[in-house]
Amino acid sequence: MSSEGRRWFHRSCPICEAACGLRVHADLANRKVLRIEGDPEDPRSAGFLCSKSQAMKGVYEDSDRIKQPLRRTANGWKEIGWEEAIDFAADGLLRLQEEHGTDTIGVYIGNPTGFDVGAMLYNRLLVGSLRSTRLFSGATMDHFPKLVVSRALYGKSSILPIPDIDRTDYFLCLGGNPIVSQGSLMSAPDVKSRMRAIQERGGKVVVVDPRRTETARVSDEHLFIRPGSDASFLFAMVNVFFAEGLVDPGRLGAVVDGIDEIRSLASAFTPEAVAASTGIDAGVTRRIAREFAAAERACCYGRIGTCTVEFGTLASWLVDVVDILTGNYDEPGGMMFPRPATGQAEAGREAEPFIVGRWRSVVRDHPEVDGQLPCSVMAEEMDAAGEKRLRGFVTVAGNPVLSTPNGARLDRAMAGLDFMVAIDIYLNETTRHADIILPTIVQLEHENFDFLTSTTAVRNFVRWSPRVFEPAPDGKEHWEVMLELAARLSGTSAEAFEERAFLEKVRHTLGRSGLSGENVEFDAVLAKLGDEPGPMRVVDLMLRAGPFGDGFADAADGLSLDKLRAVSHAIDLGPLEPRLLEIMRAPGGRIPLAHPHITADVPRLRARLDRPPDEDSLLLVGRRQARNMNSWLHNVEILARGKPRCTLMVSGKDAQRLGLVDGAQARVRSRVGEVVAEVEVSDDMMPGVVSLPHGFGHTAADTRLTTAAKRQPGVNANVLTDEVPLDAPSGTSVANGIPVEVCAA
Ligand SMILES: Nc1nc2c(c(=O)[nH]1)N[C@H]1C(S)=C(S)[C@@H](COP(=O)(O)OP(=O)(O)OC[C@H]3O[C@@H](n4cnc5c(=O)[nH]c(N)nc54)[C@H](O)[C@@H]3O)O[C@H]1N2
Ligand SMILES: Nc1nc2c(c(=O)[nH]1)N[C@H]1C(S)=C(S)[C@@H](COP(=O)(O)OP(=O)(O)OC[C@H]3O[C@@H](n4cnc5c(=O)[nH]c(N)nc54)[C@H](O)[C@@H]3O)O[C@H]1N2
Ligand code: SF4
Ligand SMILES: [Mo]
Repeated sequence: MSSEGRRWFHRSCPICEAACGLRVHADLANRKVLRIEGDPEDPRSAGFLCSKSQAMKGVYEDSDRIKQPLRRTANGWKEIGWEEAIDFAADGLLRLQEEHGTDTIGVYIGNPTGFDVGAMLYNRLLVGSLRSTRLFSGATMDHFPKLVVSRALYGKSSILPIPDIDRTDYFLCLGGNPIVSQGSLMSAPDVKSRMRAIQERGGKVVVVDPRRTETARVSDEHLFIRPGSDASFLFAMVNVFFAEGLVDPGRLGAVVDGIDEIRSLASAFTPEAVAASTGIDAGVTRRIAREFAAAERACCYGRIGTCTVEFGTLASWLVDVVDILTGNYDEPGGMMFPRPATGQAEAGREAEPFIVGRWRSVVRDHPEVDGQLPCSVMAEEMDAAGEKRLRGFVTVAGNPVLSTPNGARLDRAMAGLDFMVAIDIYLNETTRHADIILPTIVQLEHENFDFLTSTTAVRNFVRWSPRVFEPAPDGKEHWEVMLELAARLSGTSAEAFEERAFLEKVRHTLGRSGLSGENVEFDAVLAKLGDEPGPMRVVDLMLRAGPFGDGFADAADGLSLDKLRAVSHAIDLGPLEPRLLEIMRAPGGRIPLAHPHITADVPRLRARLDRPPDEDSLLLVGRRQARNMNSWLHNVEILARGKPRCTLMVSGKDAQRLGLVDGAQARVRSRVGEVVAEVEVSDDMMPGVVSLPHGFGHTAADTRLTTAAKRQPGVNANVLTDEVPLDAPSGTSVANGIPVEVCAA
């Protein structure tokens, strides 16, 4: 074999938000990945990578991966051609819609779509063509409260604050474990070094978590907190700010309304009043509040543990309130707003007032929020909505049977659907219910652009990644599958549909004031963008018309796709800069900090203070692990190796009380389900709290996940997740703080 067939490619890792720069050594002739390593020249990650970096190779080479559309038949799965597959999928969906209305189809969008620019840009077309109001996604099991808070306060859900971790002196991290998750709503390769740097410059890292996590271990101070009580803890900090004259919103003070209302809402939440709820001593809460307010630059940051909890919106909001009241919002070293080169985060039209409930779920009458219904209602909408039930369903890169509440019920409900389409690359716990599975080619086979991660980056950057291998002759990218299905559902051709969508996008993008596409000619722009369909010309459009763009003047300094393609690394676009006032869309240009949609939930939280937790009760939380990515990398041999890791972590105190022994099996029961898992006794757990990771439960017989089933079957933590309690203002599921009973099995 000649060495000419071997080449190095520079690519960003598409697995998690860090988007590290990697070097991929490939044998093109034999379509083999020889090596994947960190790229020392990458300005963002400087050679850093984690073990999941090997996933691109593992998934590409996985013989279980689906490469041809699969249709269910009486004799099992049958590979079919694309034309037949798209026809079959569209016909099945349209037939149900003709008979039972458009809302009889539901759609669930999963996490990996966020790491594929084609999926990000074409999602809209598919969802639009389905014309259903029953839209679900993993977001209502994730960061949805943050989206709701941003929609209410700043007029747009995507205006998300990101910690300026490289310049802060005080990092208060609640319910996140960035050393393992590698940061979320914080795209920051090698978080560990960044945290160490805070300490080296004399700053402090404080972690608030019911488990002494890997992040807590390298912090300066760790506080155990009872699951679900962060809103009370944060309110107590706010209470101290007011009581001790520490409120100083600085520049933002001029546009923030509602500070007095917050003072009065916080008055009941003294550190003493919340201590029984949170498990945190009042003196400690008071000290943390003082330290935070005194720090030159501080950021209060919350992730999964402050979102997927009963008071997720209040906690997520109070994270912002703490930052805003202490002048740490939209300022260096505090929480800031990235500026992606593709222009997703620029000034725009003032928002309509925030209302919810433009439509509602059938069974529970839950309002739509920001266009979505809670994923917690999916199963009941399938199995309990009578004539209005969901009869058809589409999943796009999602595995809700393992990722969303009451997985066992959803599993049964999906089995009862009349028709289901899955756009996915594995035959897994969810897609086994499909009538047709439409696979997409994987990252090494297509170009990519860091579209979503540039909206959460701790420094502005832009990056294009090349294709490494030619795709299989009839392999399709995510966007192609979405486009073809969307076109077929709309009774038009993919070409015509693409053209219409593209022209609309050009029209929408040009002429935005203050950006480089403001004064350019429509036809000249079209000529420059060329006629190659797909997401990359849209990226070119957005880049060239965007804040760092060349304005379609080829000789200009600004960015274009051609220029990015010529550099093999990420391009650093500098530190985050204050810009909230420029980009926010809130009506009247004022921030309604005490927005009624959010504060309406305060009485419910207050009532909770009078009901301190029972000594013997147990609450279940989740945890991420270094070699998992939600449910879908357990089939990659080198990531699945090692001891079974789906263990129930229990504190020594609880283990003794309950007669549980390390390594033995325990039965865990919640209102909705029961699992048996191996016990791991650990004094990293707060007494009264047990922890089980999600994404496992690879035990169904009719899947094709050979390695996962053999190496890391585990149990489905979401069998225990109750679909009924929700974070009221957002409809986010309660995946953390689930009441459970545990006994030896
Ligand atoms: N209990 C509990 N539950 C949780 C969480 C928790 O903390 N605790 N976390 C929640 C969070 S934050 C999230 S984001 C969700 C994730 O929830 P989901 O997005 O539903 O689940 P994933 O496990 O990410 O599933 C990814 C799916 O995409 C497929 N896939 C992977 N790559 C590709 C590709 O290139 N193309 C296509 N077409 N398909 C692909 C995989 O085969 C898999 O079926 O889980 C949530 N569930
Ligand atoms: N290796 C790996 N990395 C990942 C993923 C993965 O599956 N594996 N998933 C990715 C995805 S989709 C996401 S969204 C991110 C999530 O990123 P993170 O939120 O950083 O990750 P988690 O491990 O879920 O951290 C949640 C923490 O909240 C704590 N917790 C639970 N309940 C509470 C509570 O009530 N209060 C407080 N203060 N803490 C609580 C848990 O003990 C846990 O340590 O990670 C991403 N990165
Ligand atoms: S931290 Fe995330 S982006 Fe970086 S190598 Fe690991 S999985 Fe890939
Ligand atoms: Mo997530």
